[in-house]
Amino acid sequence: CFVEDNTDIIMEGALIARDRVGVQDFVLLDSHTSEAAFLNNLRKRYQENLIYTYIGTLLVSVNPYKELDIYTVTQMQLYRGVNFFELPPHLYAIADNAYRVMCSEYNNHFILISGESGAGKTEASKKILQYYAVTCPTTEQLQVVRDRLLLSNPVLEAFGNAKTLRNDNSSRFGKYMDIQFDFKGAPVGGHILSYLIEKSRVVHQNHGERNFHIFYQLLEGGEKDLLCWLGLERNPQKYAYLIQGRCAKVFSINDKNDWKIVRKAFSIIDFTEKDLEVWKSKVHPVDGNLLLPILRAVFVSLQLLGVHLSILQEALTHRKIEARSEEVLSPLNVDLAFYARDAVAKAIYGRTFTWLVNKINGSLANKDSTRKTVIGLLDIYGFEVLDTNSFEQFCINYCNEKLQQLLIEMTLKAEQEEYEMEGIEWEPIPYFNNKIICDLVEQKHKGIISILDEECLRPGEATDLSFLEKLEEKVGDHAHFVTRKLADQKTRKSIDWVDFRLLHYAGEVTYCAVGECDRGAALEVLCNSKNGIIRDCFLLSELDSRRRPETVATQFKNSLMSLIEILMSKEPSYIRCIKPNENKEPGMFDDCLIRHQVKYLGLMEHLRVRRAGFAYRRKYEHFLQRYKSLCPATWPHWHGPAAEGVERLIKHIGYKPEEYKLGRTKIFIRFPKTLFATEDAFEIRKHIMTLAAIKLEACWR
Ligand code: AOV
Ligand code: MG
Repeated sequence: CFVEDNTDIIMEGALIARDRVGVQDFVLLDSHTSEAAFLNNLRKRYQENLIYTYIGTLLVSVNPYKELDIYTVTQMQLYRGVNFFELPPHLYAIADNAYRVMCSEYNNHFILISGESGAGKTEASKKILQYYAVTCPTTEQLQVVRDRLLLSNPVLEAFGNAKTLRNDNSSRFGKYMDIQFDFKGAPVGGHILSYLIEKSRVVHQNHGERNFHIFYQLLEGGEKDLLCWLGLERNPQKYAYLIQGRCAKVFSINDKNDWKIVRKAFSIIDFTEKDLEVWKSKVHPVDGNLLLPILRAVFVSLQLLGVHLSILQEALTHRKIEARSEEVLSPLNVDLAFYARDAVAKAIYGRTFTWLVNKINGSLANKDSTRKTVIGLLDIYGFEVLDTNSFEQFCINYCNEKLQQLLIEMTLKAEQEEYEMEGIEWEPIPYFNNKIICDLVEQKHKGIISILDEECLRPGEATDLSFLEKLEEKVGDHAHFVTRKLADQKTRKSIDWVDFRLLHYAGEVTYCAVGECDRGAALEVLCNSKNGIIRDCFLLSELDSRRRPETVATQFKNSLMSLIEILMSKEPSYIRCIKPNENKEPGMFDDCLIRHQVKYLGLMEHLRVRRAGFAYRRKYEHFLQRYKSLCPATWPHWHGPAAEGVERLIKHIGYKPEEYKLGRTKIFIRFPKTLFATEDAFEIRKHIMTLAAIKLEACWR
């Protein structure tokens, strides 16, 4: 009687608590899966600082915009090796689960972190890396690898992140990082792939935004000697490239401190003094305030770029024209010379960034040839809509579109198709498939990128307007494409009076149709530079006019295609990040903004599939192989068909009919707890058998 009374009290307490803090897995929501109930649960939890919630094994995260005490080493230890649903939802549970499956099944994994700009992707990816650094086994020798993996972050962030209106530390490049583990589960190396850095930022920033962090870090924190050697003054106001956004100083950023971290990271990542000449080539903001800015730029570049003054000067102020099979130099006007200077700055920055990533990869590389398993972390620039969206936003949003497509393919679509294939009774759940938008962008011959390529191959003839006309002709009637010719064509330059609009999965974006090309006369000059790093970045072979260069858009498309291929070959885990408000403010839950994200991220559809479906599935052979020791009929060998063996096995261990379904090739298990119980039984049995073996060995001795 006493026990029953007590249970009631506990139950009541649990219900009150649940009412206050919501449920930790949306699958457990009592009410039918309405959007209002979903938002309500998310809000309740957010207000209690519970920023993580599951939908099955997918983690939803809402940016708290404040430091929470949930990332300590104690917390990390807590999640280590514990079954997924036993503790409150956390990044660490996702990280640990991927790690444990990797160790036990010896396969490769990736964790896809997605969400819009400022939603918390980069923070999540750093925290996961820290988790592995702290909890995985290591040796003194491997400490170096661990430190390098961790310190690659501040270096890449310094050169690849910037303050934008949406995020003070916005990633302006896409990053995929493989962490390699040996057979003992120790991190032994890594490899980073970077995607299209936003080069335009080097020469132009919107109001309220900054250039890449590194420039301000160098000026604030750089040692006196270094600045002197580079001919730089400490005051950013002296440099036109750094102050167009009018916010060189940012409240939330300590440039001086960050500089120290970057310097330390450089020494640990194994950069030699010679490599540090990267400052020479890279970190020189051009002084645009002088009377003769071009000449000043040329002078500086000469010193730092290892290129002869007169040659660079000529390249920046003239254009080569072919006349009767002869090359003639024709002078550029001031605007075009500025444009040429900017193009050089962008090309240098973009290419030295790639050089930097390669350099880091060299230091993370594991040279021994034994087989390794990997966990890949994907953290890219989030979907963004600016006042003016250029080619770079087009690439960023296309990239997000591709990842959304991957997620749909690997979850909603694959899951439902699998039930059908396996003959499991299933009521299909409708969802929006954004493949139609991906096709619009990337389809061969018919997609926007193909049309852009065609236009780029007609130098001199193609204009932004002709590009737009081609788009109208070929994709004008597509449901996700709209063009809008702005009025007053006479008074505006051709460069900004055309635009087109795409209806992305995450919202509408209007892009101005401005082309981009980093092949100019200066390319030749840079290929012949005396600075080794610049020469590494601009290879002489590029000057071969017989080679038809790939356009930036096609390069980007191809790199995304191979990324998708890399990911498809691995086991996925997903983290969906949500941005709670536009003001970067803690505790503020903007219903409208969040509802929009819940919608376009497809979270409701995901929940519906999860609720109706099965948490786990295993091939009969694998399931039997792992758990056969739990049933006398299947242990040590089962000679019949695997499906029958599994049937005997689960009968023996007492699965209830509602807990599972048997498909054509796999067993489907509805609840995680069922599999956990089996896994626990397996562990106990393994333990007993190990003890028995030790005893037996002792007897023989
Ligand atoms: P993003 O990577 O998703 O945006 P970040 O990860 O850089 O966004 O997060 C933006 C800011 O939100 C961070 O600088 C932190 O101030 C805060 N923040 C995010 N996650 C947390 C957390 N778990 N705890 C505390 N603060 C957090 V972008 O790169 O712009 O797409 O391009
Ligand atoms: Mg980021």
